[in-house]
This record gives sequence, structure tokens and C-alpha cells, in this order.
Amino acid sequence: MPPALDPGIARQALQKARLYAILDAAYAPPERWPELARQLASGGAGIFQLRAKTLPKEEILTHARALAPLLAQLGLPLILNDHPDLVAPSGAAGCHLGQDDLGIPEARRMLGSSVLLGLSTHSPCQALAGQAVGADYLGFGPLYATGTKPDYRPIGPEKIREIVGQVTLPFFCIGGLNPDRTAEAASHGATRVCVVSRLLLAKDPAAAAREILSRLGSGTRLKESVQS
Ligand code: 3NM
Repeated sequence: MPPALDPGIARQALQKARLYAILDAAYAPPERWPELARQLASGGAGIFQLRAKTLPKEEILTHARALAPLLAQLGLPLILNDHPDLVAPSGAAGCHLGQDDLGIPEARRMLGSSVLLGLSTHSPCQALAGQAVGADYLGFGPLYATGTKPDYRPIGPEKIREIVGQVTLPFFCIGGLNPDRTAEAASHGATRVCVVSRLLLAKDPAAAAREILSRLGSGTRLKESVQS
């Protein structure tokens, strides 16, 4: 199956995205994903991930095949959490890998240069390494403790300062983010965030997305505060 979204448009969407929304089966059943995707996109989410740690692979493929074209119509990329082998058959724009998954160079060899590859990083050192091995974007966290990834020790928002200016790839700060914490992360230099539970559990997901984006601010003011 060809990608549902032109790879050039997917790359532009990544560059523009400030809010990355993860559709996680732990918080919302797959039947709700299409409607949630529409609502979150209308609230300003610029890139989406399908994360289903316990769903069988065939079901992940089925849901990805439905979501990728829906998001492509809006000009937005769908990224699969893990499962590089499902990228082509699902029409997704790329996949997101963890530190213990297939490495970025191997995934690149397998999937080619047009596919978007993301990497979870949990320290400035890992972020710099992820940039060096050719990821297209990074996740950086968890900034705060989170029930979504309970086994990970939070690194704290101050760590963002150590990668601002060093990491030139788009990096999405993640982990335990709500509107107030997003503002705090922004004060340390975050210009992009990735959010799971706060968006998926919201009564009004579009409003929740807008609120996170408004607390993230425009980015310019924050840069100044980081440099000073
Ligand atoms: N990855 P919530 S933290 C999926 O640090 C994920 O790599 C993380 O969920 C990382 O917004 C995280 O509900 C969970 O806290 C984020």
C-alpha cells in the first residue's frame, strides 16, 4: 500500500507540528480513534501516533489502515509506535522507536529515506545520539511522572535547557503534561509537546488540545527566557 500522505507533505507537517497527539489503546478504545483524531486535529494537533502495546498486530494494522487516510485528508501524518514492518502495509507515514527497539539506522535501511522515524530519548545524551544516527524527530522525557509510562523516572523540565540549541531536530517534550506543566516546560525552552492522557481523557479533546497549545506559547518569548 502506498503511503496515504505524500512523504514531502508529511515532512512539512512534522516541521510545523507543535502538538503531537498519541492515540493510546490504554486510554481510548480503537473505535473512538477516528473521532478523537478529528477532534484533536481541529484543536491543533499536528501529528499523530497510534500506540497499542497490547493489541494484536493484525488489529493494529486494521486500525492504522483506517486512520492513515483519514489523517492524510487533513494533511497530517500517522506514525506507528514500533512495528516498522507495518508502516508500508498500513500506509502510515513512519514509526516511532524506543531505546530498546530496532535501531534508527536499521529501520532506515529497512524503510528508506522518505519514511519518518522518531525516537524516544530520556536524557540529553540520548537526544544527541538520536540526532546523530538520523532520526527525523525525538521524544524527550518523561519530564514528569506519568501513569502512561510508570516505570520511567522523570527527568524534570530543567533538562530541556541542556538540549535547546544542541538538538536541531524537532523534539517533542513528553510525560505528565497538563496545561500548567506545558507552560513550565515552555519556560525552559520547549516549543513542541507530545501528550497522551490529558487529551484522551478530556471531555472536549479539541478544547484540551487548544489549551495545551496556548500554554505552549509562540516559542519566541521562551527562547529569550532560555538565552537570558
Ligand atoms: N513516552 P502522558 S512518556 C508514551 O518519556 C510516553 O519516552 C514517554 O503520556 C517518554 O501524556 C510517555 O499521559 C507517556 O503522561 C506520556
